[in-house]
Amino acid sequence: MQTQLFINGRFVPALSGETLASINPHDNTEIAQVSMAGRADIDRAVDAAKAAFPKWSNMAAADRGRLLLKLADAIEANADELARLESLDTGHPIRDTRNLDVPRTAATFRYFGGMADKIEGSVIPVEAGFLNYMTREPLGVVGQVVPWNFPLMFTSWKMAPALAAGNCVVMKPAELTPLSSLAIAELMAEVGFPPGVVNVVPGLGYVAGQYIAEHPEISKVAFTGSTAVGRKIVQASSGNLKKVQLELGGKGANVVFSDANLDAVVQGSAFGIFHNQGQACIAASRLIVHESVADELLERFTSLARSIKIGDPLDPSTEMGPLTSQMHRDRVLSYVDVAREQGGCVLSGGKAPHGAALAKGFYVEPTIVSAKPTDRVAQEEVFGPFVTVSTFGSDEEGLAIANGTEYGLGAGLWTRDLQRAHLFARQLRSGMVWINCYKRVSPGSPFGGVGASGYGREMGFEVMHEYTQPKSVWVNVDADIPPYYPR
Ligand code: TAP
Repeated sequence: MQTQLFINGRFVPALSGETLASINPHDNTEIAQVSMAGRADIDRAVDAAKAAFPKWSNMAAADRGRLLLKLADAIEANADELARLESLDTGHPIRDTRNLDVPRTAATFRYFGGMADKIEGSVIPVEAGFLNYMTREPLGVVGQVVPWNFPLMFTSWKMAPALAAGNCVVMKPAELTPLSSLAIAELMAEVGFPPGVVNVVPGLGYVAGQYIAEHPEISKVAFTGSTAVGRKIVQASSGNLKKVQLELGGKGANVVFSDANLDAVVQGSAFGIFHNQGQACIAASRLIVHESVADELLERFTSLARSIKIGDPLDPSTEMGPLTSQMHRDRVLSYVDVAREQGGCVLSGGKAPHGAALAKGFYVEPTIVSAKPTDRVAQEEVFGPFVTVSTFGSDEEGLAIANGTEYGLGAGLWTRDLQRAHLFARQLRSGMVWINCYKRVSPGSPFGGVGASGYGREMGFEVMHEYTQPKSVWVNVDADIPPYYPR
C-alpha cells in the first residue's frame, strides 16, 4: 500500500513530514498514516508537471493512448487488490467495488486511451484565398481536486481525459480516502508513464486544495465536491484566470407517473439512492410519486429498504456498508430530526443499525421520510441513504417539484408514455435525465450539471472542450490577394 506523495514518478514524504490517519469506516481503526502535502509539496508537483509537459504534449497521441490502454489492463490485472483497498478506505461493499468501481475505472482509462489520437480540429470555410483551420491544444498543467465518495472512479474520470489530451496532472485526493489514487499512481509508474506527467498529492482541502486552485502555474482546475467549496475554488482561481470545471452537488428528482412499471421503479429507485450508501451527487434523493400509485409504491419500496443487508464492506454478501466518516454519518442522521421538525414522517430507517458487529462503524439504515417539496430535507443535499417522498397530482405539479431546487445534476422519470417521457426530459432542468432507469453512466456520455450543480462536462468528446483550447490559424494561400489596406 502506497502512503506517500507521488511526485515526479517517485513516492516521497511530505516536506513537513506531516501525515494523517486514513480510517476504516467499518470499525473506526487506522488503515495507514498518509503523507499530507503542504504548499511547498504542491510547488514540487507543479514543477515536475511543468518539466514533463513539453515532451508529453508532443508525444504521438497514439503513444499517449497506448499508455492509458496499458494502465487499463494493469487495473484489471490488479482488480481484486484495488477493490479491497477501495472497500477498506471508503466503506463501499466489495461486491460494488469489484463489479462497478474497478471495471468502470478501467473502462474510463481505456475509453480515453482510444480517444487520444482522435482529438481532431477543423477547417473553417472562410473567404477564397485563405485557409483557416482550428487545432485543439492541451492546456499545460491541470489541477484536479476529488472527493471521497468514489475516489478510484473519480481518479479515472479526472486523469484519463486530461492525459489523453496531452496535459500533465497534479491531483489531490480527499484526505479521507487517498489510498486508491496512490495505488493508481503506482500502476502508472509500472506501465511506463514518464515521471512528472502525473502527480498525486494527498493533503487537506483548505491547504493543498486551495493552493492548487490558486496556483499561478496551473492552467485549469477540475473539481468534484460540494457547492460551498466549488465557490471557494472559483474565487481562488481568479489570480491567473485559470479555467474552472465544477461537478458539484445534486438533489436528484426521481419522478414516478401513474402508468410506470412499479417493479422496475422499486428496484431502480433503491439502486438510485442506496447504492454507495447514497453518497453520490447523482443519488435519487427525492422520490416524487403520482398520488394514485403512492401507497402501493411506498409499501414495496419500504419493504425492499428494510431487507437490504447492511454489514462489513469486505463481506461479499453485504449490500450496504458504512458511510465514509463518523462526522458525515452524524450529519446524515441529524437530517432525521430536521425532517421531523418540519412535519415529516420516518417511513423506514432513520437511525444507526443495531448489533455489536456494526457498533464501531459509521452505519445508517436505509432511510425513507415523507416531506413537503419545500422542506429542508427535500432541498439540501444530505448525501446519505436518505430519500424524501412527496406526491403530485398533475404533470405540471410533478415538473415544478422536480425543478424546484437550486441543483440540476441528474433526474429520472418512470412512465410508459413515450411522448410524456420526451416532453419531461426536455423540460427538466438537469444535466442528465434517465427514463425508466436511474444513475446510468458511461465514459462516452457527458456528465455534469446546471445551476448549483456546477458547470462543464466530464466524459465523452464533450470533455475535450474542458481539457483543450482551440487555436485558429489563418493562411494566405493566394499570392495575388491584395494587402488589406491598399496604397
Ligand atoms: P468538499 O469539502 O467539497 O470536498 C471535496 C474535495 O475538496 C476534497 O478533496 C476536499 O479536501 C477539497 N477541499 C475542501 N476545501 C477546499 C478548499 N477550500 N479549496 C480546495 N479544495 C478543498 O466535500 P466533503 O466535505 O467531502 O463533503 C461535504 C458535502 O459535499 C457532502 O455532504 C456532499 O453534499 C458534497 N459532496 C459532493 C460530492 C459530489 S460527487 N458532487 C462529493 C463529495 C461531497 P479534503 O476533504 O481532503 O479536506
